[in-house]
Parts: sequence; C-alpha cells; structure tokens
Amino acid sequence: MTYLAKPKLHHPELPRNGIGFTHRDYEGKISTLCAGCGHDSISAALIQACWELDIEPHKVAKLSGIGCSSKTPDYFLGNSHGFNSVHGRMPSVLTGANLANRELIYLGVSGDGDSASIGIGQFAHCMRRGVNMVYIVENNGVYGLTKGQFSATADKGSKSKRGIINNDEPVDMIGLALQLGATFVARSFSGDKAQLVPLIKAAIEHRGAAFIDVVSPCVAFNNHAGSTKSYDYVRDHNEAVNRLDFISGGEQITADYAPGELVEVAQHDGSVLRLRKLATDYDPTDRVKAMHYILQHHERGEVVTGLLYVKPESTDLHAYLHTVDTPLNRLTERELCPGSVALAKINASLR
Ligand SMILES: Cc1ncc(C[n+]2csc(CCOP(=O)(O)OP(=O)(O)O)c2C)c(N)n1
Ligand code: SF4
Ligand SMILES: [Mg+2]
Repeated sequence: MTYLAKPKLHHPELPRNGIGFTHRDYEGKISTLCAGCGHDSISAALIQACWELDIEPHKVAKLSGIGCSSKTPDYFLGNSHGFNSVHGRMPSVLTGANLANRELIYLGVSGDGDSASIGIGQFAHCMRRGVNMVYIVENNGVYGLTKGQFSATADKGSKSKRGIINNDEPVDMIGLALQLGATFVARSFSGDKAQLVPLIKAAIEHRGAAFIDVVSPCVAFNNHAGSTKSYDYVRDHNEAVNRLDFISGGEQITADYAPGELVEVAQHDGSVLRLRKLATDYDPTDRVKAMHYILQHHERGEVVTGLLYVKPESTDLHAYLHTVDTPLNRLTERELCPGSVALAKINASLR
C-alpha cells in the first residue's frame, strides 16, 4: 500500500487561519505508519504550527532522508515543495536548496539512524555552517524501517525487543548540536503537543540552524520495558526546563502547565520568545551551562526537554557568504554574467 487518497470533502465551517486556510490545507496523504507511531504525532504538530503561523504552504520546502521518519513529509503540507533524498544525505541537499533560494522555509525531517548513524557527518556540517532551517530528528533509538536494529542514539544498557542489551555509548544529538554551534536547540516528546507546537513555531521564526530532537517512540520495535525511548519511560523521566508560552506575533498559547517565572528573550529580528521557567536554575542563553545541565541529568536517566538553548543575536550561512537576496533562478543573464570588465577586475584582485 503506497498511496491512500484522502476524501476531498470537508466541513464548510472548519476554522480558518489568518490567510483563510483550514487544517486540511496543511495536511498530506494518509499515513501508512504503524498505528500509535510517535512520528504521526510530530506530523500533526507540524501541521498545527504551520496553520497557527499562517504560513503559505508553497513557501515551505520539506526535505528528508530514508526511514519511517523520513517518509513523514508525505503526510503533512501536501501543497509544499518536497524532496526525499538518500539515507543520511538530506542536510547537503537542504543546504544546496537553501543557498539557491533563501525565500523558502526549510524543514529538514530525519530519523536518529538517518542523522546520528549514517548521516552524522552531514548533520555536523549543516549545524556548524548555520544553515537557516528547522531540523527535526524523530528519535526512537532504532532503525524502525529496517525492523528495529539499535541506532546510534540508543542508550547504553537499554534493551531491544528481543532482549539484547546495547553496549555502545549513545550519540546525544542535543549535545552535538550545541557543540557544533546550532543557535536554537530544543528537545521534546511526540506525546507532548502542548510543548512541541510552540517549539516548532519558534524554530521556524528563528534565523539560523534550529534543531529539535523529538523523542518519538517506535511502537513496533522499541516501546517495551527496558527501552529508554518508550512512551512510559519518557513520561516518567521527562524533566521540562521551560515552556514556550508566547511567540513573536503576540499570540497566546493556551497550555496546561503550572505557572513559573516568565523570561523574555529578544531575538535579532525583533521577535520575542516568552518562556515560562520550570527549572529555576536553567538559563537557555548560556550554552556552556546548558551542556553541563543536560549531561548531568542524562547521567541520572532523565530526559531534559524544552527550549534548551537560543542565541538571540543569531544569523545564518547567507550572511557569512554575502550571497544575493534574489533566488538564483530569478537572476537575469546580465546579473549572472556581468561581462569581461567585471571578470578582469576579479582576476586582478586575485593576482
Ligand atoms: C545507504 C543506505 N544504507 C542503508 C539503508 C537501509 N535503511 C533504510 S532506513 C534505515 C534506518 C532508518 O532509521 P531511522 O533514520 O532512525 O528512521 P526510523 O525508521 O526509525 O524512523 C536503514 C539502515 C538505506 N536505505 N540506504
Ligand atoms: S516501525 Fe516503528 S518507526 Fe516505523 S512506522 Fe512502525 S512504529 Fe513507527
Ligand atoms: Mg529511528
């Protein structure tokens, strides 16, 4: 079963967003993933975030690799651009597309195998280059699509469905993203939409490399006792450091969490992130302390979630490379080939 059509009819009074679109306008094909797979909840959160932000679907480019997680761009934003690349190679394709046209919103959707196993090199370089994107890893600790082998994010000592213990140290995607210079780093859980939707919205509004690690249980191969990526484990060990309460548009997010101290982080573009602090000693603008905090809590078996780091004065690869604002396919021949005088000048500058 490779394709399922969705009914075209829908209720005429479905709520519409600021540009007149309903949720249905942000959906994709019917998912063929296992019932209960965490990845489907992440697709639903992405649909919700884009609907709430009044994003025009044709202004989005979704890119992915290979895996159950990488199949999901087919299940949301059916009217957006999409490219399903090779296993572990999404980041370079995304970087190229972004350099060719900076006017689109880039969503990189990947799995823990796709990004931490085969694709770890590509992941590292797009983070350190500051590509303007939202990079989501749907992290289940296994290769779901190829029947549940441990991936590089599986915790040491965690148990496979067949009872095998993983002896390898895990790759912590959050730690890597922080160390490599990503300017927006968050972790969430597919089962916590109230936390995930505002994080995705804030990441979309952020300029620079925004990374979200979403623990997303695989109900077929990694949801048993002994797994540290199961629904039960994450619910029992979730340590949220903050909740994103508001995003730039001044729009209130109604969320079901206890009140705490409110902190505001003003970003480079004038937008303001409003965070409700749940851990009093956590400062999301201090990268070094954030790394220490996350490592300390990981040692205790806790899964730290929330907006873990944001660099307010962030910028992106286009700024470093001084590229033109206009997408390359809209440049005229005259702009692309300015003539022999300009070429002679460039050559002279290199002598
Ligand atoms: C070059 C290459 N090597 C191996 C594979 C086989 N393969 C397909 S998906 C996958 C792992 C997917 O795991 P993950 O990215 O965690 O996605 P999930 O299915 O868990 O969402 C592997 C090893 C492949 N398709 N291409
Ligand atoms: S195998 Fe696992 S990751 Fe793949 S669709 Fe099923 S539950 Fe989801
Ligand atoms: Mg996986």
